[in-house]
Amino acid sequence: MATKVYDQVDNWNEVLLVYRSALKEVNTKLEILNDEFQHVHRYNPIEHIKSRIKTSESIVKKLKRKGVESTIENMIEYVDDIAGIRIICSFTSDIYQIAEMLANQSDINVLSIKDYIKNPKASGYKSYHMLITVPIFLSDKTVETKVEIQIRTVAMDFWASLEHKIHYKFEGNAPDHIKAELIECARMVSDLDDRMMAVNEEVQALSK
Ligand code: 0O2
Repeated sequence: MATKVYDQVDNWNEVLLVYRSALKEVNTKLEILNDEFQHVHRYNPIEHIKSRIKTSESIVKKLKRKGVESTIENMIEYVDDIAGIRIICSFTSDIYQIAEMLANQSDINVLSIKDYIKNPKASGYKSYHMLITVPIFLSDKTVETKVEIQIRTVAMDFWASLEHKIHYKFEGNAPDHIKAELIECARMVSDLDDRMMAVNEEVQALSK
């Protein structure tokens, strides 16, 4: 029994090593793209990047929600965001450029895209989600590893952080007036993003 538990822990540590490596790979790709963009256009599309490995508690919670047993195989198959990267940009146009630059890389395989910018959630949530795989080359095998990438503007991120805190505080049942206020704030965030992008485009055109 003790050996079995040890094996499970050992296997899980190897799985985590692969996911951590995937985060490193994608982070390096993003840094290179940002540096090249700065070199060519004298401009950084990426404000900052956050990456994380999902905690085992959250992974188990997600599997329970999906009605699936908590095994390592199920974690890999059913939890798409064990490795997650959030890219924060200044402008909405940057989001689509970064997504396209990543998707065009030959070793990246795009599994799915959820465009919550063009189709915001009922909560008001806006963000661009890409589920990709990236190859991780180990000593004896190559593992195509899933990474969930969320790309959003600074303003969308500000909104999502507060909404996330409120969602957890009220366990998903926030009072109606707070939900309504968040939807109104999301509308203001969209308006702000559109206006900031328009100002930036005008300034860019002038400096040409
Ligand atoms: P956490 O704590 O951020 O990790 P999935 O559950 O991933 O199998 P789903 O729910 O269709 O399938 O995925 P989706 O819609 O792409 O959402 C995944 C992640 O997007 C969430 O992860 C959140 O990080 C974020 N997200 C989605 N909807 C909202 C929202 O209404 N508000 C905020 N603030 N964030 C949102 P987790 O695992 O749910 O949570």
